[in-house]
Amino acid sequence: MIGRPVRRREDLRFLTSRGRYVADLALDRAAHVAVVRSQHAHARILRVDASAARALSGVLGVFTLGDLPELRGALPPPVVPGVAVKPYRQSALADGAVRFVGEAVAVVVAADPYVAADGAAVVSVEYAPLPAAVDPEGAVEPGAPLVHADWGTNVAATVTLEMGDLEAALRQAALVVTRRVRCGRLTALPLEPRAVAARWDAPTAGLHVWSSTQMPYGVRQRIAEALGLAPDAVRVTAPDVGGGFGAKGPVYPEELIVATLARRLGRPVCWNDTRSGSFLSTTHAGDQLHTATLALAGDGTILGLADDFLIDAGAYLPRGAVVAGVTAAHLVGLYRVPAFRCRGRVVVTHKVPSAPYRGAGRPQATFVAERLMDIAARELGLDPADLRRRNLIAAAEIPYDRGLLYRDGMPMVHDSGDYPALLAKALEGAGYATFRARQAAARRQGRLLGIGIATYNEATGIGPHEGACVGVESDGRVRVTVGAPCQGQGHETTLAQVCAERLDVSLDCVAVIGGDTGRFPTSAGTYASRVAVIVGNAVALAAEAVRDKARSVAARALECDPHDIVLAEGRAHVKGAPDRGLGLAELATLAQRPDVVRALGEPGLAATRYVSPTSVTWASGVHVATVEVDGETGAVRVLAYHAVHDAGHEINPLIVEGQTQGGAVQGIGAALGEEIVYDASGQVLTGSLMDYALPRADSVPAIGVASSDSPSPLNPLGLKGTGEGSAVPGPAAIANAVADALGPGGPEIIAVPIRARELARPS
Ligand code: MCN
Repeated sequence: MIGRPVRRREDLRFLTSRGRYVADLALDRAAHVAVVRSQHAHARILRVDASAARALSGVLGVFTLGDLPELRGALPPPVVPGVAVKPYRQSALADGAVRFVGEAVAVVVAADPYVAADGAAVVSVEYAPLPAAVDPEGAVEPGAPLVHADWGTNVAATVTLEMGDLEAALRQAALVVTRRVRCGRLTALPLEPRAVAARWDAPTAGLHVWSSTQMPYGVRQRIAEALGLAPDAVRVTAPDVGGGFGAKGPVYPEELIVATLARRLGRPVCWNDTRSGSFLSTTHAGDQLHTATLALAGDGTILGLADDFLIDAGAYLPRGAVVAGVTAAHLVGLYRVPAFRCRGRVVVTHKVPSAPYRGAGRPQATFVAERLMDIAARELGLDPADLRRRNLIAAAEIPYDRGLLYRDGMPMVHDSGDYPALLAKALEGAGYATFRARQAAARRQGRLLGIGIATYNEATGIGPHEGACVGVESDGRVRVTVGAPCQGQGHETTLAQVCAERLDVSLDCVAVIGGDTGRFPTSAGTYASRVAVIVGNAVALAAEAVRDKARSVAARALECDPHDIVLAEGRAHVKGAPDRGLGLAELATLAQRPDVVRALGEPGLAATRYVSPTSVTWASGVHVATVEVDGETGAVRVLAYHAVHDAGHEINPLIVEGQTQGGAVQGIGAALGEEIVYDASGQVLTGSLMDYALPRADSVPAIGVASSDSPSPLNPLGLKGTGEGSAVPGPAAIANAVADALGPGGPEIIAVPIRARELARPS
């Protein structure tokens, strides 16, 4: 069952409108919340006049921080291992001042969502505007407006990573390439915008919260702290979640607001974001400025890499400085880099807070390193593929210790893989060998074709730990319960596959439930491509434990040694006597009998197991893009896109292929269109799908996917993660292809998204 391209079982539900999202909950007497958001990037709040809203029929109340003191300072930066950030405590509603356009200032509650929205529209807020820090480079200059005045600086955190003798590398180098490279500000746009609902149960003083979140346990913790409740008095359920891509990882003000109001009003309360609202209320990402240097010997051997980068984090750091650490660690990619020095500064500005978005700094690191590789190849007169071949870590060198520490504090050791083979496969898929002839022929017809390569890796399966409970019900059905929620990755299928294989039952009788703090004790959440590696292995261990229990129970009933019991196709029988057997339902019932319970030490056929990895496992891949640039308009069309990746053993190749295609499309979007643009005063200029240019179906070619299976030695199933990786190399591959199409005389591509107007050469 592991390794089979089973179709996603959850899709039937999703495709036939039977998905159950937060907005689908039918909560009796539910009140609806609309948020009044700041229209200024930086201002003091002088007065909030809610009289017109309160006068609207159907409005139940208007609340500011003064009315809901539980929300004061309720959102400190999370404790994320790695880099410490300067301390602050964000209030879930503005505390006398606003720090970005979109910050929640007040909320209107009404029996009807449209009345709540009407109410929010007539709340009048009087501001005293203040100078705003909008440009991250300006924000680090002395005298810049401060986002958090008590820090005395806008630098929230600094990461450094270093090994080898960089000065010597620079001295010895035949070629030193230095560029200022910029990556645009992005936002994840899951199909389902964020949504929260909460119901307070007065008799038990308990709260049930439903949130479209990647981290229900983090949401529970913050709500419990804010409301002064024990964590187990708060149940957080992530029902079906329509995409998250990292942006549903942070705990958000609205989760605390809705929970607080549900208790205050004694009735269920809901909030559903809108698409345009999400541009201002949901985290941004990716906004980085690098000054990077690559030093090479005359034959193209990399001698050293240096980088000094700024991340424009926006006003708060809901996931700490994790992206800075991830960016720094992924700059060296798949290459031998004997000397490396990196400093990354996380700068707060008066903009929407930022957090990881699929790739979490890796697309930016890869863009920087892989652009420098192509620029260097051109200067050395080498083919970009040759330059990469010369520098890729060889299969024989793995495990390869980088001499650096990853953000989990563990040495960065590439655990398995054959990177030259990945490159060869990707080039073959893309028809690299014949491309130059095609390119030359096209050029003779005045057409500008180009091909671009990007290699990448991704640290996946990061701790601290995850668990799974596998239990056989009295009817013989098997239930897998995990803490990690799913946002569309297909866990209901893949985790069931692992369980079905280890227990030798049919896939149909296994159900998977996740993302509910009321059903499983703990989980860090779904992010960083970690669920397959950690939860998948926990499911395997729990299923094996259940298998052993089933054998013991069967052996007692059938009066033989447990080693003589064969468990196959949901049935236990005596070796050599298939007729002498019992089904899982019977075994589950037997496992409740007092004598069996005494023998097993606990009732039932169930087991819970946890996995806490000692280190991440390194997935890797190579993407190759072929593009055509319209020389006159500068429009870029992606003609072909090939992805080769190594996720170790694959639980489900079909799902991995889908993950790869989805990520690749996000990479294409970041390369060619998507950008949150701010004006100098801190207003968002691209706050709708009319201006934020998501790739459309007709602008994306079929994505060819091939895999290369080098099992990780770090976990029994040999898995590496895959969910994020495919979004990593797209901007670099596309930019390299565009630069190749334009040739040596064209503009140098050192920023994404690539703008047609910057390439256009009108005749
Ligand atoms: N898988 C597999 N074999 C492997 C590795 C993974 O079959 N060797 C399967 C997994 O079982 C799972 C999927 O591939 O069904 C992704 O697994 P994994 O790499 O473990 O990633 P996570 O499940 O931890 O999901 C998180 C990851 C991240 S970090 C982002 S961002 C992202 C992504 O997944 N967001 C997504 N993919 C997404 N896909 C959808 N549809 N929606 C999102 O929000």
